[in-house]
Amino acid sequence: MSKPVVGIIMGSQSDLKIMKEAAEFLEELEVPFELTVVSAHRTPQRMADYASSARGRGLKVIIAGAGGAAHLPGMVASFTTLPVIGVPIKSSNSIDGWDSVLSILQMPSGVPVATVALNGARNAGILAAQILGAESKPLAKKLEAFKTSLRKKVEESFRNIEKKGWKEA
Ligand code: RP5
Repeated sequence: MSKPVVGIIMGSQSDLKIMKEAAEFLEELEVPFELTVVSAHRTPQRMADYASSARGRGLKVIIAGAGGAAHLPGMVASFTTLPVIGVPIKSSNSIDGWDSVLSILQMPSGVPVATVALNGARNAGILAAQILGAESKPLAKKLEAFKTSLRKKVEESFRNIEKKGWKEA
């Protein structure tokens, strides 16, 4: 198996049901990744070690998901120069999800986290692949095929509605 180039981490195993969508997309595109639990609050030293060793271990992008007081993506970004994609998760300790979104989104100047939508782990996987695809022609080709499939799906739906009428479609 090839060495992981994407690190998918999350604050708790309870985030896995959302975060696995990033893993599924990367698996579809045959992008090697690793996936584990790293908690900013409960295992701060593990978080610091993970983030500071990431580049040296061959990772090129980190996807970090967390809910509630979601400090993992931002703190990971503070320990590495790799791009970090943050996935806000509506978790058991979230008020309504805005807490997770804002914790990840509102980073101080100089320490960016590319934040996707609430529970948007699939988009995080897609964005990670696109970052890697900037330097990889074979991956860019797969992404083009993926985007074509999105376009075709919409074309199919509007043709269906236009043909049958909105009541019958
Ligand atoms: C966050 O707290 C985790 O990322 C998770 O979304 C949330 C709840 O964690 P558990 O109490 O389910 O372990 O740090």
